[in-house]
Amino acid sequence: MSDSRPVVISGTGLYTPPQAISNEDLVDSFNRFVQAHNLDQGGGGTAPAELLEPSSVEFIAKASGIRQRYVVDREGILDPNRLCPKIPERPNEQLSVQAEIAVQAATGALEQAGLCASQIDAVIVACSNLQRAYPAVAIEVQAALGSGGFAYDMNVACSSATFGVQAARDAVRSGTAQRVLVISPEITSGHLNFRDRDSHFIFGDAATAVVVESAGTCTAEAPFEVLDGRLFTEFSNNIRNNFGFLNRADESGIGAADKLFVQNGRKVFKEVVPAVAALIQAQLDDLQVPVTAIKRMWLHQANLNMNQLIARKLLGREASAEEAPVILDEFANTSSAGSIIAFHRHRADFASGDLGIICSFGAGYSIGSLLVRRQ
Ligand code: CO8
Repeated sequence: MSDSRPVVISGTGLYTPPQAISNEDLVDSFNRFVQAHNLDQGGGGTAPAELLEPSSVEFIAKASGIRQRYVVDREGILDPNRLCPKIPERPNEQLSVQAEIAVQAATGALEQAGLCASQIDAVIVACSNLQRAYPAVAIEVQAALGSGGFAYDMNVACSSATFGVQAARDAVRSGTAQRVLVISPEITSGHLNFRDRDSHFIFGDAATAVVVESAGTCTAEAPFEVLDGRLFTEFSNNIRNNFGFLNRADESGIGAADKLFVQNGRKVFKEVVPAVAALIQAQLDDLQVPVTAIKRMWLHQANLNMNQLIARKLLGREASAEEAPVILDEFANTSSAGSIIAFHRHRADFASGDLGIICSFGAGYSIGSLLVRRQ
């Protein structure tokens, strides 16, 4: 696995919104909304009543492992008459909210890498949803940081960060860029339907950043070489969001539930778990790395049961918390940021030569798996 142009992750950063919502708070406001809706349905109209079921704290913890989530705006989400974050629009002259949290995460990553922003010559903003069509949020971040080179946005849903790191690695190897920032500012609360009992608890907000550069230029204390990257996609409608600029061309669909996150969670679980385990296994087989040589798997943080099953399929036994660390209990699913938060938080104990896998998966379907080695 020796590489003539080795590329490393030299730093990571994390922005955590200051406000959190517990399962108890979320369920309480959802159930107030349900109560009001159901009372309204009994109002004596001629249409048949469409009664809603309440949510449950116990169900959420058991089905997902999530206990709380951080959000950009707690008040709007918890208002039972609104159930949506309230994030005032900003004038064009002001840094947009998504660029702002991206810059915060990037600042931490640069510090860890021992770099200043002017040494970065490519910025990739890789996440599930951009707050506008253009100009690219990445170019706004590039300007705010004072970085050079070029910048672009990309979206592979929950796999955006691993796909972004692989794109950055390719850019460094080919000489298109020297040092790349891959940033995942995920404001998932903006596209989550807090009126949907099946999914209102799933997501949280956060931003992560990763510095990718040549091993030759890296001066960071504890870089991780990216030894291999595997990317996989297969079309599926089981996780979908139909929001887009053509919505206004058909007024009948405006405001419909499919313009926010919609999923068939059971199918996603059943189809994605074996695909992820098979992709990682094939990657390790190709590289002739036994799974026993992998010290840690920083998996996408969507669902605790899902991660335990993936790890069990690979290891042939239960994984320990050290082998497959969990952050979704605290953050919920932060889409593409999840596996990077796990990597950011849980790698300080790695010694030189230790191997790990960063793997994300989600809508598309998409799976991205990076084999990394502490230098
Ligand atoms: N409270 C109480 N009961 C509930 C609730 C609730 N909130 N929700 C559902 N139930 C009930 C159901 O009605 C059902 O009842 P019954 O058995 O009587 O029919 C029962 O609980 C079981 O329901 P499910 O079968 O749906 O429950 P599961 O055990 O499958 O758990 C999960 C649901 C947690 C959603 C699970 O299926 C899961 O996590 N699946 C995988 C999800 C996943 O990984 N998705 C990937 C999404 S990531 C991505 O790529 C998104 C990118 C875009 C980000 C967008 C951000 C907004």
